[in-house]
Amino acid sequence: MAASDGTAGGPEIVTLGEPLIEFNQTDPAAPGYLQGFGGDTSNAAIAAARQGARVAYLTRVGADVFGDLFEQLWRREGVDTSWVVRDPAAHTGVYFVTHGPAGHAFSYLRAGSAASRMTPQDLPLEPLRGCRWLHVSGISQAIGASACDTVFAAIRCAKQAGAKVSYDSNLRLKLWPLDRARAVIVATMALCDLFLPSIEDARELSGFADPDAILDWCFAAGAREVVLKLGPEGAIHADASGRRRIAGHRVGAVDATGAGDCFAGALLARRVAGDAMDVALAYANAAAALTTTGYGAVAPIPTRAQVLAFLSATGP
Ligand code: KDG
Repeated sequence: MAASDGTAGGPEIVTLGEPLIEFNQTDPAAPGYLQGFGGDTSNAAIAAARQGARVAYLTRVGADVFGDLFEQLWRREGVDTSWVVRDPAAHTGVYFVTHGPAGHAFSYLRAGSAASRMTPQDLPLEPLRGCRWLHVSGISQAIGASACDTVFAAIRCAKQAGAKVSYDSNLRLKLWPLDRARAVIVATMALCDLFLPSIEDARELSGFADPDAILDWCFAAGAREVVLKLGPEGAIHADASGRRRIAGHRVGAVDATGAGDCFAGALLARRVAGDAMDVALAYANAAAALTTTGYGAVAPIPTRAQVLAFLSATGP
């Protein structure tokens, strides 16, 4: 099947997972919710597309109004929807974001969703064999057994074709228990080329608090290259050649929803554009900081022009 968005060439980046319609509380003291869009791998796809990469998203959504809204969103964003499956027997997932002293919290209406019914047999081989990066996450594995199998099958297919795989643990303990999550995430980490956990996820998964101890644990478990995301404190990049800290940016953050997804999408977009890892990391770090300055996972994701303007004003 050819790309449906008119872009020349097939997708450079493919992401796979579950999109969720978002209702984000804009005032902690009031019962008002702003409708937006979320779902970690959809957020990453949009972030990569806003930086100029050719991106396709692999998922299932319901044959419902929310599925229509997503298809329209991806088309507007230039994300290739050629392989999105519409499921007449299941709904598009929904989540609510509330904000409190401990940051943001997610509440889900997603059990039995269309994406949780993804199967390895659904996987389109063309984009997985033609892309340069596949991006997947622990959420896609947590939402159901067949979705988990689908993630493993996609990783195998992309790797056999010579693509690289990036993986965000995105640990959601409302979706699966820690022991099962750890077993699956550790197995997946060892299959992937780039592991992108948040420090909170990595602490839960490893049992260590110290970033160096966490990174030692990742490499002992088979990871090859790790970016440990530290939220407002930036990130640490680690591979066989060493470890390097990327400082955070001070911005007027109001909502960190999707910041890690923006980081992943921006990083992969700049890697496929040819940036060296340190340049791509500085860029992704700036993009992730900017996305925290507005509410919602998607609306505040910056464009390339906005990231470049920010970097030229602040430096990396
Ligand atoms: O990373 C942000 C995502 O977590 C959010 O958009 C919702 O994908 C989501 C999830 O399942 O929690």
